[in-house]
Amino acid sequence: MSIVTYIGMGSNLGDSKDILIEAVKKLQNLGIVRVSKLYQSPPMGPQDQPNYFNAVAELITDLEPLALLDQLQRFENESGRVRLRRWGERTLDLDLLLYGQKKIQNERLTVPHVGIIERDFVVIPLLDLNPTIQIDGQTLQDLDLIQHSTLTELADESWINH
Ligand code: PH2
Ligand code: MG
Ligand code: MG
Repeated sequence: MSIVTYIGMGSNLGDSKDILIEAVKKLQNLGIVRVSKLYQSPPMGPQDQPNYFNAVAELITDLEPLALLDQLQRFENESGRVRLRRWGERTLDLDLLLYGQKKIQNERLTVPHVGIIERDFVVIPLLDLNPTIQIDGQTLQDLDLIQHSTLTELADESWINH
């Protein structure tokens, strides 16, 4: 059965835009994909690291959650994933944010993703894809952090075609 999932994408090492475009092409092998606008975002966590490129992909897929997670981790590794420290710089980060309405808690996976509604670099691209989206009954449109966003819009939804 097809499930609507949302994948958070981030990169702040290497050719981040190209790395994210490659990641979207791989996601397209797993189902039907739409992407948010492309943003630049100051780092959350250690401040002595480059700004991030961030976006969110909507993926409609038949994969079960852990099978999807396996694929996301494979794509991270194939991008030559470098991850130097917690909250630190990385070539590619693919986070399973939402899997339909499902709540998942196990040693490999927490869905909805931890901190999802506190991070402007997740909330704002999610709203690009789905303006009426709710998480745990909370309408994202109403969140304060949208008014105080630190994101810079780099490109509209056609960024994957360049
Ligand atoms: N990801 C992190 C740590 N800090 N900061 C921004 N702006 N964007 C990210 O995607 C991000 C981060 C670890 O996954
Ligand atoms: Mg992350
Ligand atoms: Mg991650």
